Amino acid sequence: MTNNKTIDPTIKAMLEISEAEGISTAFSRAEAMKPCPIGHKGACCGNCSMGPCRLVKEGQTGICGATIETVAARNFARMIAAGASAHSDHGRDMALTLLAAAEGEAPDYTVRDVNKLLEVAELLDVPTKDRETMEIAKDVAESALAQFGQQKGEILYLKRAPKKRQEVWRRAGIAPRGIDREVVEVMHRTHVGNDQWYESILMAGLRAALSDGWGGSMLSTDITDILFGSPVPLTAKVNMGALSEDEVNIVVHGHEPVLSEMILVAVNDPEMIEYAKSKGANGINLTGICCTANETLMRQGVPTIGNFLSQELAIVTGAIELMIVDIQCIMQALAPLSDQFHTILVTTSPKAHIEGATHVEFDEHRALEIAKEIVKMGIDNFPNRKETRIPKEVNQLVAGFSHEYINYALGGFYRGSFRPLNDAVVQGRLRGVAGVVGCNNPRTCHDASHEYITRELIKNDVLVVMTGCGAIACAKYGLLSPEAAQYAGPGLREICEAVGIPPVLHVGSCVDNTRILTTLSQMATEGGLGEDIADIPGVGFAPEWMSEKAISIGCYFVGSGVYTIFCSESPVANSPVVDRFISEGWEEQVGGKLEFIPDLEEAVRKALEHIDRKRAALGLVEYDPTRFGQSGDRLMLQFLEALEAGQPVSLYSARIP
Ligand code: NFS
Repeated sequence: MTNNKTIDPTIKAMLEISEAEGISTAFSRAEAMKPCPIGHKGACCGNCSMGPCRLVKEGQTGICGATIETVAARNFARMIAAGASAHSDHGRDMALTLLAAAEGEAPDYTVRDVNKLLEVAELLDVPTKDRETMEIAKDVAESALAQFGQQKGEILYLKRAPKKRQEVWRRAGIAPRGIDREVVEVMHRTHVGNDQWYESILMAGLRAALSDGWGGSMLSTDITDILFGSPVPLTAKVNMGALSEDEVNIVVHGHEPVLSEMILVAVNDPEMIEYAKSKGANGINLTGICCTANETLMRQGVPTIGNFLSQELAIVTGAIELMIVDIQCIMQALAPLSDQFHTILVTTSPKAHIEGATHVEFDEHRALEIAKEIVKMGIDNFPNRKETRIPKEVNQLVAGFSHEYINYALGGFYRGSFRPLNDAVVQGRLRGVAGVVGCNNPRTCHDASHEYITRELIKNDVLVVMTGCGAIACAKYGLLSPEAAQYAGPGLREICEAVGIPPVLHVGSCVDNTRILTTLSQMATEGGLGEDIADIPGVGFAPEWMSEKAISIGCYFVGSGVYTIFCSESPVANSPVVDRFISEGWEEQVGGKLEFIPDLEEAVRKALEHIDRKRAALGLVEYDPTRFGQSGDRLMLQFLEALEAGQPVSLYSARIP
């Protein structure tokens, strides 16, 4: 029964146990309940109490006369607004934490990356000359917070985009004015009896998405780097085998690093470790799930035990003393499930309560104190542990690729720039670049689409950057380690071998998709690949999306000029007009388009065709993989392999295929 549900052996094993023990999971619930065919395709309107209206017949309208186009567009725009608000509110909280730290009210936090602070200060028009770090930090936080409530003009981060892109936004009338303003406006427009033209509703949606990508999320990434340090590559463990048989297992799950960073400090406190030993444990083992995991993984190398669909099955191992959650992507089912085990579920955010969980409200003013209180609860729970069934599988990955590091890695310390990356694309050593991001969804085989799409792209010499649950997925199958270069096409393989990077780069959590926007902007301004993000031979993918945040992300990539593919049925499928508008219509106006393509082979084919079309438009050489793959590094590796195997071989006559 579990065969087509996941490709992850740990999840398979845990699902078998769940089935045998009658434990309900998202997998079993998805099987028992099919999606509503009307709502699923955007044809149900619940925006007022005359309905809900279901538009299932040709030409049918809602009670108010709303057409299927209006209904589908409104539903879709509201998804964008919800996703944008989630990301951006997270960004707001990061700015509030920076402000509290700068004002001396959050003594457990400080500025760890001063260079990043200075860079952000410049973008936010904050003077830096002859000023103390904390003075600058205070003004940066206040300027960032002002971006949310700004009413007129344009949000400041737009200037990070290539000039040509900024002009596209102005021409289309979608340059975001303020982050909160764009979200509120979408909610207003989509209220009953307001904007009833699908095109203007969807353009407003695009504007809200841009306020997330180039506003709330981008601020979140930058401020998180300022507070906790910009990531640099490090190795870490991934998958449930990283749980410990003899230590107290504490799992952080959710999205904000403000709390998880303090939990990390608390679990390393010698007093806490001694306390754990006094309870019969060998120590404390901190691991993570979802994007909180990605945040602590990127900066501190904290092991990740799984992605979105792993959260329940981690508890089924019986080995987790305490799971601490903050915001977003936390299943309500965790509360009744943890009751079936000894696991304590702790909610911490005033914005995310779950009935039945233990709520310990987090307050950054006493951060470490609260973190220690929570860790102690976990330790006290260790003696209650019963039988465990921790899967053995665990893999290694390299994470920590901030755009600053990509710049440095490819260009070297003295000539750090995006020139080598651009040159590789220009020469055809790299066919193009891709971002593969997003969630898991029990409506499709867990992790399978992430793995398939990513493997196919690297095989075709497309350098892949990943975030979120997708990155965790591919890390589990070894694609985020330098050894994965063996699965890459010849040109990409040579780059990986020369620079020592994996063919798939982990750039962070979902808010860190903004690192991809920044990277693309720098590629576009570096020269050789046109002058705009839309000129770059690149694509975006969300193979297993499920959240509204994923829709906002997809739309801000489209708004930034990227062809973006979601591998599912379209949520506006019942309105072919709207479906066409978010693809061809948006492409006409902003150069990027959004397509929903459930067939994975077709999705990859269309992505590669798009990349080749962009190459041709730039006048670049046609992609030809046979020209690469015989670099000195490859020869050296073959030479060493042959030497080890005792075969006679000379470095000069090595076995060139
Ligand atoms: Ni992104 Fe991160 Fe995962 Fe999807 Fe949820 S954890 S913010 S929304 S499910 S990738």
